[in-house]
Amino acid sequence: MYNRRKFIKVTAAGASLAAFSSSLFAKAVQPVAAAGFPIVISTWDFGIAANKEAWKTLEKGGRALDAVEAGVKIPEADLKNHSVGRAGYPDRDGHVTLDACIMDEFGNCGAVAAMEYIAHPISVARLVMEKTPHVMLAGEGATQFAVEHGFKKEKLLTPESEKAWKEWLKTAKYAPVINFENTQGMPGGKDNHDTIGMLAIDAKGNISGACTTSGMAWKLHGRVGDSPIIGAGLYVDNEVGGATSTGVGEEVIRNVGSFLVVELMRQGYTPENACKEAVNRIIKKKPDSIKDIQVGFLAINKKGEYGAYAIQKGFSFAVCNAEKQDLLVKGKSYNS
Ligand code: SD4
Repeated sequence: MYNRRKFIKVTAAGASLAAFSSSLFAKAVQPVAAAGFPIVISTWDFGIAANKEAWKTLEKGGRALDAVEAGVKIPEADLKNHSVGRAGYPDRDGHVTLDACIMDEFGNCGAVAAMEYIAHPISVARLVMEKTPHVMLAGEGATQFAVEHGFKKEKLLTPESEKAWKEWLKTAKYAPVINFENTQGMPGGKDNHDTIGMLAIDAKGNISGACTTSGMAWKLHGRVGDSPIIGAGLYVDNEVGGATSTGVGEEVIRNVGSFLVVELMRQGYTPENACKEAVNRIIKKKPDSIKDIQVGFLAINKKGEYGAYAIQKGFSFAVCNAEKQDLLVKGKSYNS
């Protein structure tokens, strides 16, 4: 197990061996200790459980790509989570349609959009990346592809989600509302979040990311948010870092948010300042967004430094590395 004690032992071993000028071994162990990885971070409080799962791969020296896929499958399977995966709230016609994407250290990426009947969209996104010449499959084609690759086709609408949707229909006049998820419960509370975006750096220093959601509750049938769009909901550049987003996807798409965050880090911004600048762009173009639209960015750089920034308060993110296993950080925000 790559626990704290072992981490310190490894670092100490590296230091003493270096003192005896056995430089080869010291070089092999020290970059890991000094650089702040392996590490995994993800959006919201449900990221704690997801990170724990991802950590099982990272602590064994596994690949960041495998870690992020395994990690986000936890909220995808959680029947209490109504904004990601199988128990996600449906669109206004009662269809649960899921969006997800994944990106690895080589710049390979895969995505599914508006996919129905398959509980783990992140794994289908990975298969699109690995088994096809394409980047994204949408709708029925995505479901068909998943079934052809052995995924179970099943009804995803849970009785609880169906009940909530029918309640909504009574008063909603069939009109989609943005940001419904972020109006539920306390800001930052268990009902007040939407997407899981996860970024990991493995022991070799390679970065991967994953992003998955059921999207905006009661959306128009066929609506696709930022989460499956490379550059919007997720972007990874193994030379620089990675970024992911949560909140009202339309605003993130308009500003190609996650790509922007990574490019700002390339220019020398810290992860937090890069996220802040991306949030400021959204606000500058649409000053009204500060009233009630929530958008949050989360980023990590090549050194394993991380940061986040959101429009509204209540945004949180989870961090897991050798020292901290279930840290929840309150993200800074424009409306603090
Ligand atoms: C999306 N970012 O689809 C996701 C999550 C969400 O309200 O539902 N936002 O836009």
